[in-house]
Amino acid sequence: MKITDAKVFVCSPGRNFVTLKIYTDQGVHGLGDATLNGRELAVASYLTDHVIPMLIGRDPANIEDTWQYLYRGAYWRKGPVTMTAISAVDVALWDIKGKTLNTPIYNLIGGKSRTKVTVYGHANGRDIKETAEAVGRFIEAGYVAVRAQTGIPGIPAIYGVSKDEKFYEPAHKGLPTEESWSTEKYMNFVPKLFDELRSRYGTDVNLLHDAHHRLTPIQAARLGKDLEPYRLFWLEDATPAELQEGFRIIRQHTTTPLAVGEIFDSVWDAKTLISEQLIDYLRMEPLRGGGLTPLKKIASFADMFHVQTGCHGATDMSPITLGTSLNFDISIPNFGLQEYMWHTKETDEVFPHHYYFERGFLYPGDAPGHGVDFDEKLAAKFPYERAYLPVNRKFDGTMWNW
Ligand code: CS2
Ligand code: MG
Repeated sequence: MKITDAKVFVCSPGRNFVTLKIYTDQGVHGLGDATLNGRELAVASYLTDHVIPMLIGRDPANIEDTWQYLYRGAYWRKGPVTMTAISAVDVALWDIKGKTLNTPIYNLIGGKSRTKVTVYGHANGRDIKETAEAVGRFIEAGYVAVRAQTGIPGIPAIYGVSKDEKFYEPAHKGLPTEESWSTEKYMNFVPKLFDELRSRYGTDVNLLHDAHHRLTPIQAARLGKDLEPYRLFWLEDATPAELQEGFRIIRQHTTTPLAVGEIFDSVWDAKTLISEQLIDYLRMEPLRGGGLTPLKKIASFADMFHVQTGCHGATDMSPITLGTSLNFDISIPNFGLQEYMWHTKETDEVFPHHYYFERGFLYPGDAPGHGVDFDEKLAAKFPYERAYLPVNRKFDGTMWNW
């Protein structure tokens, strides 16, 4: 079997997505997601100008060798553009492998370890009351885990709090917008939200919170301690993780479980965090870090250190990534929790898929490969629109982490 061609499609059915399609001489094709929020065209060019010419003529069955060829062979390793491009190729090859053997990807990586995939939804509101009501709606809909983010008095716009309850879209069209930040206001207010949530809904529901990398390690340790009475399922991205050792400080001080990894572009970014048991959940999915091939490896490594997975599932990754994540989640022994946000109707139509949601759980379906398709004709009706994530400054103007 040989790869005969590959094409990159950029479309915007509600938001921008980059899709790679790999064709073979046996009529089977594979699909990979290559979306990098706010930097989409760089990945499209990396694939079209540099990767696709190297794929033609290769045997698509040799997934590991192709991964090593693109990673080691480039000389310049890692980085989000490179690794997102490699992910798209890797996932498309797993898709081809599944279609060729007429079986879902989960059967290629060990079969099912569970019957369904537990997900968490995103509840948010402008204040505690609104957020608490939103959490209540998720519980009524059958969710057993809910992430809660609230507006903070004195901070005009806060990342992660959407204006639209159903469709959360962090990127804005045009040039980046600016938000402002006060760590003090945030740290004083967040425990009040969880106090209210526990008194309204009791201890059965799993509650999560995302700090979006905005705290220093010692501040994160303080927040983790303050949140201990409310028994969070996890506190996510408490501090930036370029300095993995920073998590030692947090870990020393709090029993609040920690999750990190949605921005990691290499499994090496998680090595110290896992081997020193500094985190509880790894947030990498089969997109940013080079695809399913390295994700399987880091998940097995994590399993040896009692670390579970919690795949990033925001809507700025296409349904191809979600379909692939679900095949991974249902199979591995140390699955923890899957993030789930709703794609728009237009996105779902451009990417018809076999996975489905039922009362708090996702099911990958039984279609061969990852089970997600791509409607090229429909996609062509939604051209690319430039959009960026907001940038964030402290009130004195200092640039801060988003
Ligand atoms: C968020 C994401 O889902 C999450 O946990 O942190 O919405 C993230 O901000 C976006 O994926 C960025 O593109
Ligand atoms: Mg996050």
